[in-house]
Amino acid sequence: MSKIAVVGCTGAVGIELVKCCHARLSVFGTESPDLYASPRSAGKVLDTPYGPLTVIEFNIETLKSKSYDFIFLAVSGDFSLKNAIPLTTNVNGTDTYVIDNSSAYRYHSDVPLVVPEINFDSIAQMNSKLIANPNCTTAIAAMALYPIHQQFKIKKLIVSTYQAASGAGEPGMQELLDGCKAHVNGETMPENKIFSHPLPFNCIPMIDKLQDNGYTKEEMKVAWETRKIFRTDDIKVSATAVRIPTLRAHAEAITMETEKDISPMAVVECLKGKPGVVVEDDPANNVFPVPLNCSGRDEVSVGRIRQSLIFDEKGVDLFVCGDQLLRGAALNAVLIAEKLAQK
Ligand code: 2RA
Repeated sequence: MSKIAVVGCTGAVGIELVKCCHARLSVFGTESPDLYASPRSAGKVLDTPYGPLTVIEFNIETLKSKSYDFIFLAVSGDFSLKNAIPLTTNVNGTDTYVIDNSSAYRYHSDVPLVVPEINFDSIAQMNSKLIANPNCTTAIAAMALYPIHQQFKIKKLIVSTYQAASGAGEPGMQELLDGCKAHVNGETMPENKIFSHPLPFNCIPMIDKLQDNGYTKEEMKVAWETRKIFRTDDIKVSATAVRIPTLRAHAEAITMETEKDISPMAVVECLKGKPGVVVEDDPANNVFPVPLNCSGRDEVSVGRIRQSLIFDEKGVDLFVCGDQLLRGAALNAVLIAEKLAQK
């Protein structure tokens, strides 16, 4: 039986965190998580798979007095910077694992950045109670790329993303839906507030802040995080991150150069049976990963696997797709906790 708290429970990721915990009753037990949020949401009653649960106002001393086994943070980076480390210790001297979905600690050398199927052991190696959950784009690609890297040693990656509105949370999804509805009803689309341009019937090649090198932070996250999770500095990554009008699954077109010879068939063999990954690759029959099929699914789908026309036998191109709120956020975090609980 684990005692769990979800902070930021009313957002899109928070809601999925509660569902993912409930889907693992045999690991965490039947006791419902405590749900925390800002004063604005405190007192609201949320419909959850555990039944109706009342949102509690976040107060760090309250959490530190409760000795949770796991606290999931689905909050802003600033909130995490202030609270994540203090939350790892309790008033009675016990420790709590804090799994943070923000980018606040992802690049700290003493904080593990974890995709549990890849580098779960880095938690013990770094002896850290604070664990960073990767950015959605990285986590989804990493599921397909790590087995390939282990067998063929990836040298270079060119990644082009097709990212869903859910990456901007519930308000992003709502802005997309409202804009689509208005258009279909022949009305003027409401003004875009979450995205820099209207998202319906559009694509926006700019996610997160622009960096000095001309790339966006979202694009650099793919490089920084892939290298940290794979524990190598030797992979060169160049990414273009684009927001598209899908709701909750991210897709990514990936070109890679490998050190060893590689072929589409070898990639299919390599990914066969890997946990959390499915190969869907029969393009002649329209079988390939698409965001609608991947929405609400735990697995990352991989398809359109083909020999590179640039790197020849030393490269392949492929397409991956995964649910942004699940593998890209809540599911990854809950799988980390699940493995820790099973230990
Ligand atoms: C996005 N990567 O899709 C972000 C969310 N973590 O905007």
